[in-house]
Amino acid sequence: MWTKLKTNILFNKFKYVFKSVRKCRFSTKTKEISFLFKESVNILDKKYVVDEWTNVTPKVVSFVGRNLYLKNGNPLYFLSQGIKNFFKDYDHFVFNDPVVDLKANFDSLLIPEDHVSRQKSDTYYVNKDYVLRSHTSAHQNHCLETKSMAFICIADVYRRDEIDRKHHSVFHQCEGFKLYDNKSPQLIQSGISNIFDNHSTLKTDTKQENHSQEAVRAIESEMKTTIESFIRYLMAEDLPMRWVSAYFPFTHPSWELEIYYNNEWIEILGSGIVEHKLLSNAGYTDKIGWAFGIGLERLAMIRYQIPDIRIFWTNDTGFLCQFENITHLDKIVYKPISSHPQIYFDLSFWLPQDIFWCHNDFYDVVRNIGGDLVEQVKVIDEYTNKKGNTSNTFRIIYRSHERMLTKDECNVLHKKIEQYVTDNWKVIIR
Ligand code: FA5
Ligand code: MG
Repeated sequence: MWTKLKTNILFNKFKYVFKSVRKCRFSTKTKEISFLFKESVNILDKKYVVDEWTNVTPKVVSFVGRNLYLKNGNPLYFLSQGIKNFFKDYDHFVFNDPVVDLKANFDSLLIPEDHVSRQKSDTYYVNKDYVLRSHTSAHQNHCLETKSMAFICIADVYRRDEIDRKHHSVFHQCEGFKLYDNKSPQLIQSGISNIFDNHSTLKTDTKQENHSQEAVRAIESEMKTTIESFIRYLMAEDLPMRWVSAYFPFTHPSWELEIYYNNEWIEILGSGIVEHKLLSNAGYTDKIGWAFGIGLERLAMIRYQIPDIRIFWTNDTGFLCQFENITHLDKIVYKPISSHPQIYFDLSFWLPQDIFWCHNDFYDVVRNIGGDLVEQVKVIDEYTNKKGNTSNTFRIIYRSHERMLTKDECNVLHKKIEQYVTDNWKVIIR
């Protein structure tokens, strides 16, 4: 059991790291999860015909357009102001509509056809042609089309993900991107005359084919120095940070940055040297560059000591008034608005065998029925019998930040979840 749980955690942490397809429960039949829209779904006043790929839920669509990072009073707003100030010399792009095509979210970023992030289990599909962007990298190409040499772009992004304090199905990212060529002062000052080395045609762990090792080293150092001072500026303090090697299809080499906070290392961003093919596809053949994508909620949680990612979505004035009329430079410490107890129920069932099914399907059902009253869902036990059937026990933890929940009202939600899984997946509750 431990290995399986550990594997799940690793998969979620390194989504873009794994090149191969995650083992889901496949069959030739694809099962639509319920609460789907009948014929079409409206997102920001545009109508999309639904099909067998559609897996957005009314709950997740209800987040579209809330634009927390533009609402004065929300901590994400102050963080965004700080980001815009720090990168004032960069172009700033805004893309309000989170619906993007597969080309933007995957193809233009060289994400392979069989990559786990393309699966229905991980991404919210509006239909077979459109998704809710799963990262701000989906706009890299839109920004490059303007011939920008350095830009940032802040937006809401959507993912089918685990449920816990640090993960939400909707969160915010900022993409940062900078390009250099042989005339860039940063390279000239480092004594680098050519970013390409035509004798060095091999891709290695430390560089792409045809890049000169010295140029990559200089760009890597530029990127890391820029990001480290950006984080220090935003956090207004010197928190321990560490760079960890990573994999993204659109950068090489790649790194994640982690911050040590409350006795744990928290991953806050992914980054790397942009794949040359991505740049040449966008018409830049003589340039080299770096890119990063940072999670705003994770930063705000550290900056303001906010313990739970759901709080950003509350309209509770007890929360919002704490961030009224501040600037991103004010060091505010969040004062908890909820001391209400947790209520939990366990649910065990034999996992469906003959339909497409994965854990994120269950998490979406719970989120859709329980909304933000669900604080966390954990797999606390797994058992496989002699016939090879596997059962999981899920612990669903309910807690409101706004009021005290009663056991009875959680029980009603819990029964609805039970009802849903038995009716739709024909599973046997244990
Ligand atoms: C990406 O999204 C890449 N597009 C980042 C990137 C951009 C790499 C440019 C290279 C070049 P990743 O999946 O690791 O990478 O997410 C980046 C950050 O978003 C994470 O470090 C974390 O801070 C935040 N994040 C990811 N998933 C969630 C989630 N479910 N809830 C809240 N924050 C999340
Ligand atoms: Mg990551």
